[in-house]
Amino acid sequence: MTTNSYERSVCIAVATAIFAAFAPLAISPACRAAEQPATLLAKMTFDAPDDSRAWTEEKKQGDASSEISIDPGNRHSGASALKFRITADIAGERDIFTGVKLSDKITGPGRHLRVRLFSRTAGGPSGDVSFRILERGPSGVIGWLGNKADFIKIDAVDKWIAYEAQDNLSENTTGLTLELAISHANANRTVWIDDLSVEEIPG
Ligand SMILES: [Ca+2]
Repeated sequence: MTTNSYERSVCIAVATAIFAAFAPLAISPACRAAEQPATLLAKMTFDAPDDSRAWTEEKKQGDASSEISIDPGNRHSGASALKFRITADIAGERDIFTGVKLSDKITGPGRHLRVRLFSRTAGGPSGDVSFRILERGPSGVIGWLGNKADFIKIDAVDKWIAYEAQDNLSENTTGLTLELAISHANANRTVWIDDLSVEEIPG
């Protein structure tokens, strides 16, 4: 049974019990939220050879100290995964980023964002890899989602690990910047991500 179907069954069971005692019945906001499906904003499997093209490295043109590629030799599922590798020691942080538009089907306050991804890392210390989400609105940058500069902390583990996080979206957010950051960008530090999904959930 999925989480949504479980929530629905709990809502139905609770509603039935309440209805028996207190008709007419008013369905709670929590039950209505469980009934509404999530809207998939982005699904990235990195299985095609050009699936890294949507991602940009934050560095000067001609700087060869890091690279992004599609790696068929190390993937969580399918044909390949996205690989972000530091090739020479860098003073400070190195990031890659991509943009995602929010759905116009869900508006107003009470929206949530849910992100799921798989990641593994090699060649570095713990606590130096983060998955970040920047909210953007019609007037520019709003801020980090949930005021968290590090939305998901990626473990320093050389095996595939599933990550999931969600938080409230600002009312004026129309788009997102997804960012994968390595704060101690030393040579051979490598991060892979695969099966990334971004969903908008009604409140
Ligand atoms: Ca894949």
